Amino acid sequence: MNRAVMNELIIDTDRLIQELHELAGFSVCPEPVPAVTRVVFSEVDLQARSWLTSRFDEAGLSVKVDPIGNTYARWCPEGCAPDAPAIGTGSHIDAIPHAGMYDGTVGVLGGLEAIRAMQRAGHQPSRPIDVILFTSEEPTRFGLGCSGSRAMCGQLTPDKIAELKDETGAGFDSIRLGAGFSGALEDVRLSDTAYSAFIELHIEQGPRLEQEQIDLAPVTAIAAPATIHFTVSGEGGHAGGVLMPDRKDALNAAALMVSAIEQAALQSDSPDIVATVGTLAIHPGAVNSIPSRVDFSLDLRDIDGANRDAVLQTTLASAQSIAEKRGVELSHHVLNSDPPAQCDLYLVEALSQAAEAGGYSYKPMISRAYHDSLFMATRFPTAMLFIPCRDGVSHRPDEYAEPHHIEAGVATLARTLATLST
Ligand code: HGY
Ligand code: MN
Ligand code: MN
Repeated sequence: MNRAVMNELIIDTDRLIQELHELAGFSVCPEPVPAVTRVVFSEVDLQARSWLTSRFDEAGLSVKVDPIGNTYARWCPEGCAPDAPAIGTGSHIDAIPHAGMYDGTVGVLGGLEAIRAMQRAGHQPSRPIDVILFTSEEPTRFGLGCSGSRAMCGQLTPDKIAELKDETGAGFDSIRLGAGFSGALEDVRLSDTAYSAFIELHIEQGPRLEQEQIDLAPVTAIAAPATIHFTVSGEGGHAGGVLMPDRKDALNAAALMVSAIEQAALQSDSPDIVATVGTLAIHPGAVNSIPSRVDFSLDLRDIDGANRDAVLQTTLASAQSIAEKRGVELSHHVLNSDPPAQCDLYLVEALSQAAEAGGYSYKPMISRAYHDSLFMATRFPTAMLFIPCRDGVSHRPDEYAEPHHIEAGVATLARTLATLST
């Protein structure tokens, strides 16, 4: 490790914060709400990608975009072996409706600033260093989270990509082509030797680091998400003409099922199980019409995949029993049920040493949110580095990360990337 380079790794925090605010401006939320909404392949997403590509160009990185919008910004200066397995970093810039401005973006712009800091310090990487912008990390538009990294890692095949549709019924493939991304879906999958290591910098999206006043957390494992769609079908009818005993009200049945889901999670022995019903749609949705159909989604996670699956079975049994008692039909579809990821211990140690060298406090932690690293870890040695976020808040407009925490994360990332690419 070149001591002189390490001592010269200075982060331009003011510029990075300025860029985070500029990136936040690409949003469909009306000003002056500080919220960000940037759904994949939307106009503001494409504008944000174009703005980011200009930042990559300014840094002298070569930019490659794959057929579904995963974007690779590569630094491989004189003396770097262009065909060697690269060191990757990066995250996502798509944002769920009314979200904050740090989820994902800290990893993309932080990765760029880490490279710029290494350039300023005179680092000579022996192998390429990539900042990756993963397409469609959030499930907002197509229902499936991390579709970009799943496809890169071979966990979402071209035929499965083609099955993904948005709420208008438009298919993923036609939308990505319409957004200007071309090429065969088969070309999205990365080769086995694409990366020798991948590290994602991200806000914790939880309260632990702030509560314990710790600067950084090398992540040791990433929770396993499962997404299940439920449809409850009753009879519906006139709000005045159908007496209570004669009803087969889909919404009342669904409400009991949603409550049963919460009970199944609360009664589980696992402290890490989390169950969320985040969407629920009523048909026909008229004030004077008994709901005939209800569609709702369940986001179920645990670090222990077996426990998550046990809670899912309990949930399905309870929901079916409620359906029978209420005389309604229940169907469900498991959209995804992913195993948890264990991070690479060598990279966790490298991040810990870099934090130590930078004089930052740190403690290893598990990730309760999922990330593109969950899928990168299925193919390449992978780890994450968390920084605190205020009150642990995320996926809300008041999401916030302190500049000095962002600086600590980027400095530690830069030091680690420099070490790995020496
Ligand atoms: O839902 C998640 O864990 C991530 O923020 N998409
Ligand atoms: Mn998110
Ligand atoms: Mn994220």
